[in-house]
Amino acid sequence: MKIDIATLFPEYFDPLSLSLLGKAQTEGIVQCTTHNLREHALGVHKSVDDTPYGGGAGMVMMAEPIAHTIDPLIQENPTAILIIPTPSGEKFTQPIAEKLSRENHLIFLCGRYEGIDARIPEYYRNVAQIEVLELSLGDYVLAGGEVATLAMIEAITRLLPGVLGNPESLVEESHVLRDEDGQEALVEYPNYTKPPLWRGLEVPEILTSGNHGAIARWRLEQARVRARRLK
Ligand code: 6GU
Repeated sequence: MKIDIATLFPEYFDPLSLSLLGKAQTEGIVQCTTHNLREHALGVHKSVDDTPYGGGAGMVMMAEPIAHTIDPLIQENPTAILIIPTPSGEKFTQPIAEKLSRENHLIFLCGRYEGIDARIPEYYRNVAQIEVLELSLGDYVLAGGEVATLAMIEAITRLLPGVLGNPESLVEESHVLRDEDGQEALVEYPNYTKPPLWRGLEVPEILTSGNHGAIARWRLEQARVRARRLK
């Protein structure tokens, strides 16, 4: 999978070379490339933003430096998906991570300040006819798209074959629960490891019983309890 990231702050993505994702890049499973929007800025002042039409606080990222950065990436692969992290986007969920993990080329566009010129998603969706996804991590506002992009890349790439040390973790996760309203909840049961007694707290007895059927049923029930509590 090829991942391009257009950003004013490429250093935000240094952590991509760490841990499992770093290994996946060394092994050629994932290739992440950052593109500094500043290098595509206009004029002697290298501006990337300007004041909003209609007035208001803050600055808006101009369309042209963004287009200048993204156009060559799309020319190289017109089937790439353009992802724009924004708090006003559709909620990024596990099913979306799974769909994106099956793509071969993702382009993330990170906005800063008050956002990007609204003609960017319009242009790439309607004129360039690229699939454009505006995605949000949740109902709170970050200072820019960089941290959201890191989170999405981690959620997507850990699903790629060969990235996780133990692919069994994915199999267990994929056992999705439905609660009373038919809503899906991811299975997450509490885990314990040695020692069996720690600061007066014991590991639930069933986990040391050796009864695998009973353990599976207990874990499912615990996951249900957690899913209900989180709603
Ligand atoms: Cl994707 N971007 C920003 N700036 N804030 C967010 C977000 C994204 N998701 C939640 N808050």
